[in-house]
Amino acid sequence: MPTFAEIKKILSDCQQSHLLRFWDELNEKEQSQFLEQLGTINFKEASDIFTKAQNSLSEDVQKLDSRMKPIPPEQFESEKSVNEKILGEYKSTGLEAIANNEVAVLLLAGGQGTRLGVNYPKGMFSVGLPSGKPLFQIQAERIRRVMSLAKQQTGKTGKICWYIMTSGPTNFTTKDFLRKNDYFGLNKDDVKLFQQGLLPCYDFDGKIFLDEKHIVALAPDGNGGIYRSLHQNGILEDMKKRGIKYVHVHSVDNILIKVADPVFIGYCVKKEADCGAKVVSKAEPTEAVGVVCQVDGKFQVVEYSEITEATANLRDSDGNLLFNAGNICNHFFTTDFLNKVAANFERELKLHVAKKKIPHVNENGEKIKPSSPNGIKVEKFVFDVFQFAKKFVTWEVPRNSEFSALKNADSVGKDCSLTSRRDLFNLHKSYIEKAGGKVTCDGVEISPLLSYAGESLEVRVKDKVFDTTTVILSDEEILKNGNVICDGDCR
Ligand code: UD2
Repeated sequence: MPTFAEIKKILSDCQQSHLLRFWDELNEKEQSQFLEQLGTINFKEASDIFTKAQNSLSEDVQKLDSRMKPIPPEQFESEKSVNEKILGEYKSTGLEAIANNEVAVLLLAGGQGTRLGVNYPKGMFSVGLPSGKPLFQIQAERIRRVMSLAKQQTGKTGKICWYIMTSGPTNFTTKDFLRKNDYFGLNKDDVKLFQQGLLPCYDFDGKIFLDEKHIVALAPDGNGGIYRSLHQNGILEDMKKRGIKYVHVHSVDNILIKVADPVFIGYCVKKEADCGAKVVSKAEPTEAVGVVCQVDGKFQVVEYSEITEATANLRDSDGNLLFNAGNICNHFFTTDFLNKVAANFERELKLHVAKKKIPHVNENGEKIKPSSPNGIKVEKFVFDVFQFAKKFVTWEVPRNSEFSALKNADSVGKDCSLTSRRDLFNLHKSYIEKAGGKVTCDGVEISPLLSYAGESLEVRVKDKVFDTTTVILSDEEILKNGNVICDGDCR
């Protein structure tokens, strides 16, 4: 821990001496806690970050239209236009990699779910499925299922390590929740939590806020914080020890997420890509999602606000939108690439700056909750590394089978629990009907432990009619709990 004199000097050099304004009022414990926190902050870097952030705030939002190009055809493939044989090869390659212990999942779970309006990590949220399973459980069970598919194909028992990036606000609760639920059947040693970094919150002049008289106001550094934290927490080292070559990175809030998707992984591996993005085609030209494309020859995600409506509406000769590859926070990286980014490019990542209402202690020692933006928070984004890839590829998937995000409370009516449930029920209905069953009600759920993507269902559903809310359970679940959630009124 640094001494008071050392910290005082650093703060003075960086024009942040006001942080020690209340030092003499603090008790011994608070002083020691404060010194410890101050010692973890790189104030020189914090000054540089503010300067960079200020520059980006003062730039007008530039329209990028004239500099944009769509993804070249050789770096793009769509599931719907690939034949069954090739699709099978991708899947088989992905399952082989899983069986060889070469695949890890990295879940981005550091967000605070502000829009959803819950005061606990989003992964603990249950959208109200008949099983009541929260997002973490659904994802853990999909990992278990895909491991067993890999075993069925290869005869080898491969492991997928589940890395979960949390943040200061979500770490303890997530850890506790997973432990209490016995890691939802995954091996404890293969579930590894690590925390992303924090960045100071600044006022508009670059002065860092105090959250309390002895606590600096810090906020998570965005989902692009993974690159630094993977290195700082020894996760890259852990991946190396385990022989992991490929990492599937995704957000916590997509109920349809195909965790460790063997098809996506197999596609990227076959194409010898070091970085890949799964995308969905935009629902409409003006949909407010970022699109994956090239700007000045470099791959990046361009926000809707960065292009004109005319460009958003451009179409190719087949009538498809020219900029159609909607980003869904679903990425593939080789571990070599992650190491390269952590070592060489992390500091070059673009900073995304947002004006925010930041609660703080003012110069009179009063706690203020502002009603209008009073400062800035700075974040890095996970997708800002595409430009550093040697080979970047994109894999387009149907939205109805792979993407339904949970962002909002039900009152918003969009990207909420209601739509998450609806989209999962629709997908599962289509799986059941493909396997020869019939669904005549809303609310039939298939356990991820039984089926990952519609496989192995015939024996359970063929010639049956599902007409009440129900969960179709795996053998393991039935053995453990009995058929508690019954198989509905099957006729
Ligand atoms: C994300 C994507 C956006 C689009 C959309 C689809 C980014 C930067 N943006 O936007 O392009 O694909 O998802 O749903 O990826 N998170 C952290 N630490 C943080 C902040 C967020 O781990 O400091 C996690 C968060 O828990 C979630 C994921 O990152 O799992 C996406 O975060 P978000 O929901 O805030 O991102 P959103 O919806 O603005």
